[in-house]
Amino acid sequence: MDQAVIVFAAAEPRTDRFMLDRFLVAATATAIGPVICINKCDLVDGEPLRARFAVYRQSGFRLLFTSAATGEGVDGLRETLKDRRSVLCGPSGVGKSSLLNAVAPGLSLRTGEMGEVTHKGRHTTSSMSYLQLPFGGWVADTPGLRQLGFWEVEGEQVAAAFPDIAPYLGSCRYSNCSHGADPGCALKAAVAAGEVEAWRLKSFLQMGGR
Ligand SMILES: Nc1nc2c(ncn2[C@@H]2O[C@H](COP(=O)(O)OP(=O)(O)OP(=O)(O)O)[C@@H](O)[C@H]2O)c(=O)[nH]1
Ligand SMILES: [Mg+2]
Ligand SMILES: [Zn+2]
Repeated sequence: MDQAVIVFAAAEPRTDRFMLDRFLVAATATAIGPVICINKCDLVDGEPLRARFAVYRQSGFRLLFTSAATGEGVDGLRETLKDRRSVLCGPSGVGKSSLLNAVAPGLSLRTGEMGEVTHKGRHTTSSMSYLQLPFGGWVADTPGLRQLGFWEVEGEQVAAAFPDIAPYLGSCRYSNCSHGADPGCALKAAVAAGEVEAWRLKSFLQMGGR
């Protein structure tokens, strides 16, 4: 696999950014280049949506905004997939199969019925399938994952998915700083100074980042 296109939705279901961060750690830990794709952009206002995800672009990740419903961003996704071997992953019901149908209508993948999606999703795609793209390349459509567990990731590997936090590591007063209540914590100082978003630090620590 050359790249993992991590698909989440702007709404229905709204993106849990902590879960998105877990996918990013999984992708960077396995050395598969991640591309973040936020689908269902037709359901929300564009500006607050882009602000909510700005940290990812600022951190250097590739970030696409798409709508399989209106076709917004679909050309960009097609370019991203062209001549590569990609895996589309993400929660159920975010529109992974719908996006592949939009980039290559001949695929005719089964998608969830409109209006039937719940916050839990319904797992319309039930097994992984490799598909050849008519414009070049291969893509794996996968069933949505409800959660992502991985426990073999080292603190340093977590840091690789947090380029916004990584520059501050090693600058705390104590080398064994918990980045919690210890005095002189460089990460907490960066949050206080508005240089790092508080939820990103929380996400980093939740996954065992050090
Ligand atoms: N409004 C809107 N609805 C969309 C969009 N993309 C997909 N949907 C709808 O979302 C539902 C789920 O789409 P799927 O493509 O089946 O989602 P999936 O990610 O493949 O789901 P699983 O196969 O269960 O993992 C369907 O009802 C789609 O019609 C979009 O861009 N906008
Ligand atoms: Mg599907
Ligand atoms: Zn610290």
